[in-house]
Amino acid sequence: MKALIFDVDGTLAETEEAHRAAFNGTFAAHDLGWHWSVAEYRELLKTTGGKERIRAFLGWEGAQGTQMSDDEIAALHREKTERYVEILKLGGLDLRPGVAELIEAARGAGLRLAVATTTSRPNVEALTECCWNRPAGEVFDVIAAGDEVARKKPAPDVYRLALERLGLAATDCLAFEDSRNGVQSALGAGLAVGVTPSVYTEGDDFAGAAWIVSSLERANLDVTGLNTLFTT
Ligand code: XBP
Ligand code: MG
Repeated sequence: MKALIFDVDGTLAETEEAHRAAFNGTFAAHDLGWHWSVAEYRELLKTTGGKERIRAFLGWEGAQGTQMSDDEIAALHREKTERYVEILKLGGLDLRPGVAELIEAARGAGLRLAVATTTSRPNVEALTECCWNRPAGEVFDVIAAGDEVARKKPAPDVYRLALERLGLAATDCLAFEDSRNGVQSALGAGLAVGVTPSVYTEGDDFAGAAWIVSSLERANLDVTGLNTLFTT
């Protein structure tokens, strides 16, 4: 194994409540009369990507027949991203248990580290600043983001882009995911994928995953083979 490739939302940290707050704050600022509840957001998360999620919601009753052009959706989503970054700057969002330790151990073992995410680069930066106090480029060697590829997860594009930037074959890497869409994306790129279900994805069907553990804490890593990365 030469590299680990991580999904961001739900895998590195439980970020979706911050995303939901950013969406709802943006909708309120525009007097849209929309508010996504936890239950609605669980359903909406089946559509990956914020812009795509807003587009999907326009077909719902709660959107009250609102019509929007792609440009209007993109402008609304830009504002949502700004709000998300501001929320993360407030601090208080932690990495999921075991993530920091595994990443440090992988570094120590000489593995390369990458991100393959549906979200956009500014949100990855905000997360690494919030959780590592470092820019994303200092934590990860490669970052492949949703706004850089034609098709978002479950399409394999973003994992293929990460592999291309790593200059490695899929068989040399392991992907980490929390959702069915993410697992499908990684499998489509030929990767083995391990899963840590998150609060919004625990009921997903993870067919095809190499293993499923509740978190990346050391005590759970025996079945994953990742324990060999730790020297102490
Ligand atoms: C996460 C997503 C993202 C975030 C919001 O999927 O679907 O859309 O919810 O991000 P994954 P943006 O963890 O599988 O990558 O609003 O920036 O698109
Ligand atoms: Mg995810």
